[in-house]
Amino acid sequence: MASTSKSAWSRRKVLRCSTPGIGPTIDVAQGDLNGDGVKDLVALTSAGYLHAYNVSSGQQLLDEWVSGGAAVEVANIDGAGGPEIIVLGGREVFVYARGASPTSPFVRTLQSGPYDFASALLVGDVDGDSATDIFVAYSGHVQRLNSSLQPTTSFAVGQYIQSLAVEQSAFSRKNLVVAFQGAFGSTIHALDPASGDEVWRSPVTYGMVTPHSLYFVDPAGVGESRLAYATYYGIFLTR
Ligand SMILES: [Ca+2]
Ligand SMILES: [Ca+2]
Repeated sequence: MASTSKSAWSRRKVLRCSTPGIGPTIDVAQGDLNGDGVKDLVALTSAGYLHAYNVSSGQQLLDEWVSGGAAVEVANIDGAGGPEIIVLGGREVFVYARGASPTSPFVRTLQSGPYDFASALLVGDVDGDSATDIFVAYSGHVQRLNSSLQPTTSFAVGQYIQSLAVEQSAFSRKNLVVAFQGAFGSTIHALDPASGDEVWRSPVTYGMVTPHSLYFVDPAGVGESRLAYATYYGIFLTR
Protein backbone atom coordinates (compact mmCIF):
# COMPACT_ATOMS: atom_id res chain seq x y z
CA MET A 1 0.00 0.00 0.00
CA ALA A 2 2.92 2.30 0.67
CA SER A 3 3.90 2.21 -3.00
CA THR A 4 0.37 3.24 -4.06
CA SER A 5 0.50 6.19 -1.73
CA LYS A 6 3.97 7.20 -2.94
CA SER A 7 2.91 7.02 -6.56
CA ALA A 8 -0.18 9.14 -5.83
CA TRP A 9 2.00 11.77 -4.21
CA SER A 10 4.52 11.72 -7.03
CA ARG A 11 1.70 12.71 -9.42
CA ARG A 12 0.62 15.70 -7.36
CA LYS A 13 0.57 19.14 -8.91
CA VAL A 14 1.17 22.38 -7.12
CA LEU A 15 -1.59 24.86 -7.91
CA ARG A 16 -0.57 28.27 -6.72
CA CYS A 17 -3.59 29.90 -5.08
CA SER A 18 -1.99 32.44 -2.80
CA THR A 19 0.30 35.06 -4.27
CA PRO A 20 1.61 37.85 -2.02
CA GLY A 21 -0.97 40.63 -1.82
CA ILE A 22 -4.08 38.62 -2.62
CA GLY A 23 -4.51 37.23 0.88
CA PRO A 24 -4.62 33.66 2.15
CA THR A 25 -7.04 31.16 0.64
CA ILE A 26 -10.18 31.28 2.76
CA ASP A 27 -12.28 28.59 1.05
CA VAL A 28 -11.96 25.94 -1.66
CA ALA A 29 -14.50 23.93 -3.63
CA GLN A 30 -14.34 21.08 -6.11
CA GLY A 31 -16.32 20.18 -9.21
CA ASP A 32 -15.72 19.05 -12.77
CA LEU A 33 -15.79 22.43 -14.48
CA ASN A 34 -14.66 21.33 -17.96
CA GLY A 35 -16.47 18.01 -18.25
CA ASP A 36 -13.40 15.76 -18.51
CA GLY A 37 -14.48 13.59 -15.58
CA VAL A 38 -11.84 14.97 -13.20
CA LYS A 39 -12.89 17.29 -10.40
CA ASP A 40 -11.34 20.75 -10.70
CA LEU A 41 -10.37 23.16 -7.96
CA VAL A 42 -11.80 26.57 -7.10
CA ALA A 43 -10.12 28.78 -4.50
CA LEU A 44 -11.20 32.07 -2.94
CA THR A 45 -8.83 34.31 -1.02
CA SER A 46 -9.66 36.59 1.90
CA ALA A 47 -9.16 39.61 -0.37
CA GLY A 48 -11.72 38.28 -2.84
CA TYR A 49 -9.58 36.74 -5.57
CA LEU A 50 -11.41 33.83 -7.17
CA HIS A 51 -9.30 31.33 -9.07
CA ALA A 52 -10.33 28.10 -10.77
CA TYR A 53 -7.87 25.52 -12.06
CA ASN A 54 -8.17 22.54 -14.37
CA VAL A 55 -6.66 19.93 -12.08
CA SER A 56 -5.59 17.67 -14.98
CA SER A 57 -3.50 20.32 -16.73
CA GLY A 58 -2.96 23.02 -14.09
CA GLN A 59 -4.45 25.51 -16.55
CA GLN A 60 -6.25 28.44 -14.93
CA LEU A 61 -9.95 28.50 -15.86
CA LEU A 62 -11.01 31.64 -14.00
CA ASP A 63 -9.28 34.68 -12.51
CA GLU A 64 -11.74 37.15 -10.96
CA TRP A 65 -11.98 39.63 -8.11
CA VAL A 66 -15.17 39.84 -6.02
CA SER A 67 -14.20 42.59 -3.52
CA GLY A 68 -13.83 40.46 -0.42
CA GLY A 69 -13.92 36.75 0.22
CA ALA A 70 -16.29 34.72 2.42
CA ALA A 71 -17.13 31.39 0.77
CA VAL A 72 -17.25 29.48 -2.52
CA GLU A 73 -19.25 26.44 -3.68
CA VAL A 74 -19.49 24.43 -6.90
CA ALA A 75 -22.93 22.99 -7.70
CA ASN A 76 -25.20 22.44 -10.68
CA ILE A 77 -27.75 24.97 -9.48
CA ASP A 78 -29.78 25.17 -12.72
CA GLY A 79 -29.88 21.40 -13.20
CA ALA A 80 -28.60 21.74 -16.78
CA GLY A 81 -25.17 21.28 -18.34
CA GLY A 82 -22.16 21.46 -16.07
CA PRO A 83 -21.79 22.90 -12.57
CA GLU A 84 -21.74 26.57 -11.68
CA ILE A 85 -19.46 28.42 -9.26
CA ILE A 86 -21.32 30.25 -6.49
CA VAL A 87 -19.20 32.74 -4.57
CA LEU A 88 -19.90 34.99 -1.60
CA GLY A 89 -17.68 38.04 -1.64
CA GLY A 90 -17.57 40.72 1.04
CA ARG A 91 -21.15 41.89 0.40
CA GLU A 92 -22.55 40.23 -2.73
CA VAL A 93 -23.16 36.73 -4.00
CA PHE A 94 -22.29 35.85 -7.61
CA VAL A 95 -22.79 32.94 -9.96
CA TYR A 96 -20.25 32.07 -12.64
CA ALA A 97 -21.39 29.78 -15.42
CA ARG A 98 -20.16 28.65 -18.80
CA GLY A 99 -21.95 28.07 -22.08
CA ALA A 100 -23.06 24.67 -23.35
CA SER A 101 -19.59 23.76 -24.60
CA PRO A 102 -17.25 22.52 -21.87
CA THR A 103 -14.47 24.58 -23.43
CA SER A 104 -16.35 27.89 -23.26
CA PRO A 105 -15.10 30.26 -20.54
CA PHE A 106 -16.75 30.80 -17.17
CA VAL A 107 -18.37 34.23 -16.95
CA ARG A 108 -20.33 36.04 -14.26
CA THR A 109 -24.03 35.48 -15.01
CA LEU A 110 -25.90 36.42 -11.80
CA GLN A 111 -25.38 38.61 -8.78
CA SER A 112 -27.35 39.69 -5.72
CA GLY A 113 -26.72 42.03 -2.82
CA PRO A 114 -25.72 43.96 -0.86
CA TYR A 115 -25.29 41.63 2.13
CA ASP A 116 -23.02 43.60 4.43
CA PHE A 117 -20.60 41.64 6.61
CA ALA A 118 -21.41 38.46 4.70
CA SER A 119 -20.02 35.48 6.61
CA ALA A 120 -21.40 32.16 5.32
CA LEU A 121 -22.89 30.58 2.22
CA LEU A 122 -24.96 27.42 1.82
CA VAL A 123 -25.99 25.80 -1.46
CA GLY A 124 -28.32 22.84 -1.06
CA ASP A 125 -31.93 21.64 -1.06
CA VAL A 126 -33.82 22.12 2.21
CA ASP A 127 -37.30 21.16 1.06
CA GLY A 128 -36.68 18.08 -1.07
CA ASP A 129 -38.05 19.54 -4.32
CA SER A 130 -34.69 19.08 -6.13
CA ALA A 131 -34.48 22.84 -6.76
CA THR A 132 -31.36 24.45 -5.35
CA ASP A 133 -31.71 26.76 -2.37
CA ILE A 134 -29.01 29.29 -1.59
CA PHE A 135 -28.61 30.85 1.86
CA VAL A 136 -26.42 33.83 2.74
CA ALA A 137 -25.61 34.77 6.33
CA TYR A 138 -24.85 38.44 6.91
CA SER A 139 -25.21 41.08 9.65
CA GLY A 140 -27.31 38.87 11.94
CA HIS A 141 -29.64 37.80 9.11
CA VAL A 142 -30.14 34.78 6.88
CA GLN A 143 -31.32 35.49 3.34
CA ARG A 144 -32.69 32.71 1.15
CA LEU A 145 -32.37 32.94 -2.64
CA ASN A 146 -33.57 30.69 -5.44
CA SER A 147 -31.28 29.22 -8.09
CA SER A 148 -31.67 32.42 -10.17
CA LEU A 149 -30.31 34.41 -7.17
CA GLN A 150 -33.71 36.01 -6.61
CA PRO A 151 -34.09 36.76 -2.88
CA THR A 152 -37.09 34.92 -1.41
CA THR A 153 -37.47 34.76 2.38
CA SER A 154 -35.21 36.07 5.13
CA PHE A 155 -35.14 36.08 8.90
CA ALA A 156 -33.13 37.78 11.61
CA VAL A 157 -31.04 35.80 14.04
CA GLY A 158 -29.38 38.74 15.78
CA GLN A 159 -26.04 36.98 16.03
CA TYR A 160 -22.95 36.52 13.93
CA ILE A 161 -23.08 33.24 11.97
CA GLN A 162 -19.75 31.49 11.43
CA SER A 163 -20.91 28.47 9.48
CA LEU A 164 -24.04 27.10 7.74
CA ALA A 165 -25.07 23.54 6.80
CA VAL A 166 -28.15 21.51 5.87
CA GLU A 167 -29.16 19.03 8.57
CA GLN A 168 -29.07 15.44 7.34
CA SER A 169 -32.30 13.74 8.35
CA ALA A 170 -34.79 11.21 7.05
CA PHE A 171 -37.29 13.97 6.32
CA SER A 172 -37.46 15.62 2.91
CA ARG A 173 -37.75 18.98 4.64
CA LYS A 174 -34.42 19.76 6.29
CA ASN A 175 -33.36 22.22 8.96
CA LEU A 176 -30.57 24.72 8.61
CA VAL A 177 -27.70 24.14 11.02
CA VAL A 178 -25.81 27.26 12.02
CA ALA A 179 -22.92 28.07 14.34
CA PHE A 180 -23.25 31.28 16.30
CA GLN A 181 -20.24 33.05 17.74
CA GLY A 182 -20.39 33.49 21.52
CA ALA A 183 -18.04 35.05 24.06
CA PHE A 184 -16.19 31.82 24.99
CA GLY A 185 -17.24 29.40 22.28
CA SER A 186 -20.01 28.81 19.81
CA THR A 187 -23.45 27.30 20.00
CA ILE A 188 -24.76 25.19 17.14
CA HIS A 189 -28.46 25.58 16.37
CA ALA A 190 -30.92 23.88 14.03
CA LEU A 191 -33.32 26.42 12.57
CA ASP A 192 -36.46 26.10 10.49
CA PRO A 193 -35.25 27.32 7.05
CA ALA A 194 -38.45 29.31 6.43
CA SER A 195 -39.11 31.01 9.77
CA GLY A 196 -35.75 30.82 11.53
CA ASP A 197 -37.48 29.22 14.54
CA GLU A 198 -35.11 27.22 16.69
CA VAL A 199 -35.52 23.41 16.59
CA TRP A 200 -32.60 22.47 18.84
CA ARG A 201 -29.35 23.93 20.13
CA SER A 202 -26.07 22.54 21.39
CA PRO A 203 -24.23 23.37 24.60
CA VAL A 204 -21.41 25.91 24.20
CA THR A 205 -18.65 24.29 22.15
CA TYR A 206 -15.09 23.92 23.35
CA GLY A 207 -13.57 26.79 21.38
CA MET A 208 -15.07 28.90 18.60
CA VAL A 209 -16.42 27.05 15.57
CA THR A 210 -14.33 27.95 12.53
CA PRO A 211 -15.78 29.01 9.16
CA HIS A 212 -16.74 26.25 6.67
CA SER A 213 -16.56 23.58 9.37
CA LEU A 214 -20.04 22.08 9.88
CA TYR A 215 -20.48 18.73 8.11
CA PHE A 216 -22.72 15.71 8.42
CA VAL A 217 -20.76 12.48 8.05
CA ASP A 218 -21.47 8.77 8.30
CA PRO A 219 -18.21 7.53 9.88
CA ALA A 220 -19.29 3.90 10.27
CA GLY A 221 -20.88 3.74 6.80
CA VAL A 222 -24.15 2.45 8.22
CA GLY A 223 -26.44 5.30 7.23
CA GLU A 224 -26.20 7.05 10.60
CA SER A 225 -25.42 10.67 10.00
CA ARG A 226 -23.49 12.54 12.67
CA LEU A 227 -22.52 16.17 12.92
CA ALA A 228 -18.80 16.91 12.68
CA TYR A 229 -17.47 20.34 13.43
CA ALA A 230 -14.16 22.04 14.01
CA THR A 231 -13.21 24.71 16.50
CA TYR A 232 -9.90 26.47 17.03
CA TYR A 233 -9.11 23.68 19.55
CA GLY A 234 -9.96 20.54 17.63
CA ILE A 235 -12.32 18.50 15.52
CA PHE A 236 -15.41 17.04 17.16
CA LEU A 237 -17.90 14.33 16.19
CA THR A 238 -21.28 14.32 17.90
CA ARG A 239 -23.02 11.17 19.10
CA1 LIG B 1 -12.23 18.65 -14.92
CA1 LIG C 1 -25.54 24.03 -14.73
